[in-house]
Amino acid sequence: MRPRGAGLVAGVVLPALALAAGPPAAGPLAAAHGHPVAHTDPAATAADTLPRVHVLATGGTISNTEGDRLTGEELVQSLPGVEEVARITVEQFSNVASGAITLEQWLAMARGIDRHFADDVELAGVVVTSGTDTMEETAYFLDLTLAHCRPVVVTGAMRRANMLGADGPANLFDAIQLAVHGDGPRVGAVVLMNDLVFPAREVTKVHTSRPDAFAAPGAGPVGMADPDSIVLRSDLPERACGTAPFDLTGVDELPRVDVIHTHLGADGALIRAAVDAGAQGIVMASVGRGGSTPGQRAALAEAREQGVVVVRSSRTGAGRVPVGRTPESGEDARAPMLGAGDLNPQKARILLMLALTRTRDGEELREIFRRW
Ligand code: DAS
Repeated sequence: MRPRGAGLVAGVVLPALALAAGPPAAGPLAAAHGHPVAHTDPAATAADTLPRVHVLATGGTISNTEGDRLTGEELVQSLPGVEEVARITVEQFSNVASGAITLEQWLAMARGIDRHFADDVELAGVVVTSGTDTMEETAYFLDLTLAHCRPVVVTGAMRRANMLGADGPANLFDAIQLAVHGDGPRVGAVVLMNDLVFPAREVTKVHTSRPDAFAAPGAGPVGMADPDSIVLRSDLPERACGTAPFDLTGVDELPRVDVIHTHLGADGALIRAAVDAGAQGIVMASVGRGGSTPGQRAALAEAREQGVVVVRSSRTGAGRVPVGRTPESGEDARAPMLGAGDLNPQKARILLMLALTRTRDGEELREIFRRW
């Protein structure tokens, strides 16, 4: 149960809190083995038998106060009662706004989390604290790249830690509760914000400032933080365990994929610039069900002749751009063009980056976009 008055009191160490900080942040991989190993101890107290949760702190508004950033350890220490929920280790992965997270850090984060799960079979789950601006992207990337199926809960805050009504402490407390929620369906990576649990694939930020800034258009939440428990829908498809949808073995860098907006009067200049910059894929934030301007269509045809894969998603915010069939008109071009289904442009970019590590074949890409 979430305690009343869980608020942020930075620096207060709760006496019973079984908190073990990871090593100092010397880089994304540095703390990958920083959590303690469980021991069977005849003198073990009840606290010693609590499930273990690893909190990976990356920064964002949940950490922000006026002119300062709290550490992950300070965030966890500010949660009264959490010592009755889990034994927590903390890793300060970064402490930046979420827009500053790099693709290299994503790779390191996914590998580090999978290593934690592999090293510690009793680790119940991982909580990632993140800025909210790109939280949906981090959650989807992790969902597509983690081999383990234990919960990975991404959370943050819309209000800074020292603001009236700060939402970070409750979100973090609920995320830890969800991470130890052992009897629900295996949902993979999820976002927990404002009492609601959203699937990584569908969740998106829909407001710039309000605490209810997240939604999953067309899907809805998969669970909620009730005052006394976490409740997950029981009819969810279970995520497979053991293999990642996209195995990162041997992937040192992700291919460049750019997102380009369609709007009235848009010409092909930005598409040509993306190709010149080395894009291997372009995701169009198209109008409606995948439309773009005549100037953009001409530039996209040129891009495909140069081997650049094109995915059409929609700037609309909900609904589908059909993935399409093979052969589609223009399939004789050097690179395929397909629709993103119901993925929004930023999610379609992530899927295309990962898909391009595996294939450039039109039908295989369509199969990937139908499935993931
Ligand atoms: N500071 C922004 C970010 O890091 C906003 C936030 O955290 O909510 O994404």
